[in-house]
Amino acid sequence: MMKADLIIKAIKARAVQVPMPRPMATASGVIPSAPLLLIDIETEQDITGRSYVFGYTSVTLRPMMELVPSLAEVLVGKPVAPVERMAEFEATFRLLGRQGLLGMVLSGIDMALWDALGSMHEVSVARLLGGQDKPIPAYDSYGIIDPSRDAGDLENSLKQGFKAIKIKVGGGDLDVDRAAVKAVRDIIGSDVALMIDYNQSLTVPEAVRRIDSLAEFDLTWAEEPVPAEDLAGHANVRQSCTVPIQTGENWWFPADATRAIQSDASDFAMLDIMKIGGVTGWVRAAGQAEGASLPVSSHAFVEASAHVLAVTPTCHFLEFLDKAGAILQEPAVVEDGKVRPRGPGLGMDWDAAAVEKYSV
Ligand code: SMN
Ligand code: MG
Repeated sequence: MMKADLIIKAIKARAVQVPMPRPMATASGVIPSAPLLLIDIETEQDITGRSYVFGYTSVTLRPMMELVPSLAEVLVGKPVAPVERMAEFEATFRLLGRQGLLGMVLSGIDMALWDALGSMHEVSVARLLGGQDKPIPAYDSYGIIDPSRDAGDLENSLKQGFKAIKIKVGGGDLDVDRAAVKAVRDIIGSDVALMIDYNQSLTVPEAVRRIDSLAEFDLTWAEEPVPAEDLAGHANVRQSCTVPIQTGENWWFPADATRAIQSDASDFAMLDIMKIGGVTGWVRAAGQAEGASLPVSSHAFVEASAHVLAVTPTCHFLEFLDKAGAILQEPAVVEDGKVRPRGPGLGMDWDAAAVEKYSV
């Protein structure tokens, strides 16, 4: 017998400030801990869908908390049908646009809806989408490196089986970048992939100068060398450098992926499931990346990204950057440098005591 629709009964949001294993220092600012908005979508059938949204800074938590009850008013009583709900969001907010905090919350709701669907069918979202719970190659993601301070962690990453490491650069001049990249390459050896991330901090000529100088260290990609919205700038750097260019963590919804692909801005696509439109947006953007033959990697959101990468035709790397582990009953697990999707749904259950401890 066909299962009846899950019906949305209530949507709850809570704000937490969660410690990360390593504070994230980037060329464009430091993130000492993770401001997260936890979203719980309760249904009339007593199934709850869960997700979290990363606020980047604690400033965003209160306004996002305020958005949720307003959005709940138009969602309560409707079926848990994320594709339909996203279509309504797109129509409702066509004049405003979905960039920024609104888009982040809409994507969080989408993720929680998919989580509820998976729980109803007692499968992972990866399997709900027709894939398998297969292990996804991951890279361990660091901030700006202090080689002496971080050598132990880097060696531990290798012991965990990571075959790829990303570090942030751009916090000083080119000499500082070179010293850090050389030190990490010396620690990880020549068989482990190494990526760098400038976090939007350079101009086009400075990016070309620095990336060309670092090419000798065999880099898999140089990420966001110039401001994210400067697609022509990314394309200029890409045409001038031998090191492949990565970008995409700041693409808002599939339309931004279209614009970036049309601009030849990147050799890859790094999708952020919160900014690209949740699971629904990811699937659409991943299809565009396939059509453009761009390898797809994820940005943060380890748990949910494993599910959507499992059904991404040009799946490349999962970014292992643990933001929510401290408030999950079962944090994501790395096995031989890979992360496997875990269900049912997106596989996240809050650790109630930890949520209480870190609530803000
Ligand atoms: C990044 C940016 C902001 C927060 C965390 C991480 C970085 C990355 O750009 O790619 O990991
Ligand atoms: Mg980045």
